[in-house]
Amino acid sequence: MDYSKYFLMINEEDEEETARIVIDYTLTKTGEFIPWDQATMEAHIPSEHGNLNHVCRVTDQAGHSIYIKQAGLETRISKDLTATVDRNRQESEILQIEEKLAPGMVPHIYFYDTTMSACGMEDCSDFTVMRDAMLEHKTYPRFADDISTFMVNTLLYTSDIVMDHKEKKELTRRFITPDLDDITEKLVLMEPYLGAKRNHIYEPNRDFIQRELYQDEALHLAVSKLKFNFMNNAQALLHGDLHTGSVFIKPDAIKVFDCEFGTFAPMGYDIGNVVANMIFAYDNGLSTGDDKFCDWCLDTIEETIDLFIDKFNAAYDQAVTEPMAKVPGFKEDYLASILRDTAGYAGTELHRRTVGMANVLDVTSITDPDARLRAERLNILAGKEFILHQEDYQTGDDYVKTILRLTEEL
Ligand code: SR1
Ligand code: MG
Repeated sequence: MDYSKYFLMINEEDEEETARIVIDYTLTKTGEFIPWDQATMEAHIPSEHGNLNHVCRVTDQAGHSIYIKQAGLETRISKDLTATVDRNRQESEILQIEEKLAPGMVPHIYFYDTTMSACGMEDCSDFTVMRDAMLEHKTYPRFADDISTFMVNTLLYTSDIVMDHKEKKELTRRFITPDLDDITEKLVLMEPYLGAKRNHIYEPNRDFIQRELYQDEALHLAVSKLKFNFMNNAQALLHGDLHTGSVFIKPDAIKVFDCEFGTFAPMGYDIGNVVANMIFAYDNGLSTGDDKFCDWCLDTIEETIDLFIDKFNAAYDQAVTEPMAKVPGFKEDYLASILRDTAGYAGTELHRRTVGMANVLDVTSITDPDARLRAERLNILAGKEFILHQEDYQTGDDYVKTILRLTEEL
């Protein structure tokens, strides 16, 4: 087959033809360094996908396996939403950078191909996608420790605190992706507040959303500042979409993937995403009265923030290279601004996954109407507290207190 011109290899409507092409493609790209047993090779399209790309898992009976991931010209979530197919290069290169900074915490990239906009990624099928595990109310005592390490290593070490400024500017140039940033700027940082036809509104909450999100001018002002901060503060190389659907997990490890929204932006965007997505998991636990799971979700939020702070402080002192960042008081000021951003972007993630076009199963799968209503209201009100009072969220416990108070009140 000819792979010198782009075409979509993975067609979910025709798994047989997809398998034929993807096996041939895998052999072409990896045959030199993976000793495939060609006679037993198989390729299957997994039942779960993200919102944007196409994936296919290739295996043989000798124990080799790989994920082939390809960017389509259209996004899977909507034919109207396009995003450059260069996102595959972007994701591959970011994963390679993150593998150096957080070894073992991202899938290995075997190759990437800018013609076919495809890459060969480590098969992580011995892990579970964390959102699926959350839907089953599984708990992972190591998660807070692992994700806080991942965030400190990938964020602090790609900031001007540590990275050579010229190198960072080169990377900033490499990871400017206007249309992916545009999705975040509109879907996350505008449409939940100004309204959009494509918003997904749960009807029983329509009036509540009108009042609390669409008509609150103080909230709009605070979010406008978060939006401009996201667009103009190239603080560190983010994952850019750090939700539980972007994490493979098992009891003793995580692998973070799907970083095509990676860009240089405020660190708090990634940290806030983790907090918000643990609240979605909590919502689901609450809907079935699973106290043990809910407690674990709250402990995880608390520990993630507190461990991030501890590890950030230790790594900063040890790795800081910028002389002006060693001036007494600067570190404290810098960390305080990261923590304010964390609260703000936890709020915007809570809102956009509740009313925006890309919802989360943790909430939408709640079948009891009252529990769904309550979960959404908790997300909306907690998000507003975080956004409007960012300076009050300096420790993990500050988040937990707000969540518990709202749980009582609703
Ligand atoms: C068009 S993509 C919609 C959302 O899905 C991804 O996971 C990102 O979060 C994006 O905002
Ligand atoms: Mg994704």
